Amino acid sequence: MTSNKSVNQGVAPVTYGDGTRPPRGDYASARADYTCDQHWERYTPQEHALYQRLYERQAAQLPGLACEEFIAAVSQLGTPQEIPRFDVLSVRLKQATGWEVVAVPGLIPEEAFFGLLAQRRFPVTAWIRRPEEFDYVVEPDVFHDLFGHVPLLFNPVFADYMQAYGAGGLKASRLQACEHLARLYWYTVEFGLIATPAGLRAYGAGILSSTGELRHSLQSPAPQRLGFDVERIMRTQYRIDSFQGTYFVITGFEQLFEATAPDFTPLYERVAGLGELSADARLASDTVY
Ligand code: HBI
Ligand code: FE
Repeated sequence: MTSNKSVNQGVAPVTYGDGTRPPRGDYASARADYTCDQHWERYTPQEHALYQRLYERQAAQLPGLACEEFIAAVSQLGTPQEIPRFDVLSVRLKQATGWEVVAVPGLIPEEAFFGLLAQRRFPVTAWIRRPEEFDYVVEPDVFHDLFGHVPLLFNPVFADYMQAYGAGGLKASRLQACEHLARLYWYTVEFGLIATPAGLRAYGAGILSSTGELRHSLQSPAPQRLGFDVERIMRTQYRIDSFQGTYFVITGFEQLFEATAPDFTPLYERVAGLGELSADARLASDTVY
């Protein structure tokens, strides 16, 4: 019986952006679709305790800053005292919106990422940050993916948007429009704000899982907050290792789903013809919040 180690050569590691940062995670044991086993039994008591501290600090900040849909769903993650077992969490999630959580070794190529989203399988990084990265880690770790992304996958409209985004992404990869689509993901799923009768609230996972950016995105005078506009977003660069210069505001999750309904091909062609915009650019046509 050959061990899967010898048969499975693993997959190529993936890093962010310019690739100057070393890859993080065990890509050698990942399958061809980049999924791997969570190995829940390998987490140490210190790692469970780190997860609990991250969870409790963020959960305390949510009222008045996170959107109600997120606050209502975050308890679906289960007890904060230990890193959730993905298979147990997936049973609950599948019942709610047909999604499941699958383990990945870290960042995965966009094609693989879109493919998993299109199948309603959300990739969650299996490793957790080091204690010295408590306040900030550049790459998504298990806390960012679980606490930031999974609660809204319990929301039917948002869950449908995420699947539509994945399906759109598969088409985009054939059109080499991944960068434009990555910007749409970045300015909605990762760093999106939503307008509510009580004021602006955060729904983006990158904001909700970050101790500093949750307040910054909603209360700091430094960034600008502009009305959601797919074409404007696809032209706008973003920053992977600092707070955003611009946040885009939706009026409801239906707006996201409707935005991904049409075929993006003509949109990509229009955007390709227009100039790129810096992360803090301002246009006269912008709706400013
Ligand atoms: N891989 N594991 C993981 N998690 C992500 O959020 C992720 C990724 N690869 C690519 C990516 N996000 C973004 O470029 C998306 O916009 C495609
Ligand atoms: Fe993320």
